[in-house]
Amino acid sequence: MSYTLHIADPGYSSWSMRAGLILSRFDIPHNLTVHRMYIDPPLPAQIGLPPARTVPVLVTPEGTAIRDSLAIAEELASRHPDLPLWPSDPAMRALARSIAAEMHASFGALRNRCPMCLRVAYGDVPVPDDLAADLDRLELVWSDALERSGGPWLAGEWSIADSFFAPVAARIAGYGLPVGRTSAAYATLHLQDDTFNAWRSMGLRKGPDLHETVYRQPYPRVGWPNLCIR
Ligand SMILES: N[C@@H](CCC(=O)N[C@@H](CS)C(=O)NCC(=O)O)C(=O)O
Repeated sequence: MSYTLHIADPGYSSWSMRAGLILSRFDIPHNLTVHRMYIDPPLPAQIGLPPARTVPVLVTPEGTAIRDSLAIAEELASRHPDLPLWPSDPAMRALARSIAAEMHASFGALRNRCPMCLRVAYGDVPVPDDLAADLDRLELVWSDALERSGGPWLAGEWSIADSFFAPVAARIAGYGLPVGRTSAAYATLHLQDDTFNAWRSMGLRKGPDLHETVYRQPYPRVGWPNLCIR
């Protein structure tokens, strides 16, 4: 018996990516059910697990459906105490939880202005004040975490916290966002990571080119990744 993770369009669904990376990274047996956004029947009907209406949804081996990426991460951590989904060190665990929660609840400008797209990269992307503020905040939060943990990942070894920031690394690389040296180095770690790249490969293959339709951007396309150190 294994888990089933419901996701959508892996090249674009950043919340799906978080849960998918956690399961893959820790070799937790699971099947993926891939849905599509922006078609009929709508996502909730495709998922078929009311009242779930967004992805990811994780169905446990006993049949419980867990909604929301943070709830999925926490439940997996509780169910697999033998695996370091959160760091075992209490200080590092508290740090990892803090930054994952901040990512879950904040960075609205980055999310809204730069929807994740693993298929193409853009150049000459404008950086209005709200987006610049999010990038500054990332530099601060990542620098602080890496200084406390000693790296290479935010809380030492790769943890749930890094799964939450993997889509951010993809946004930085996909939109050529001007970031500080620490952010660029941390984003590069994701871009060179096998689990990240396995997910990106799936994202390149599965589903339609949403960047030609709903996620179309008015910026020139450039080679992936477009990392830009300010
Ligand atoms: N807080 C939720 C957000 C999930 C979410 O918004 N997922 C998007 C896909 S990336 C979705 O299902 N969008 C479809 C919709 O909102 O109808 C989580 O962490 O899982």
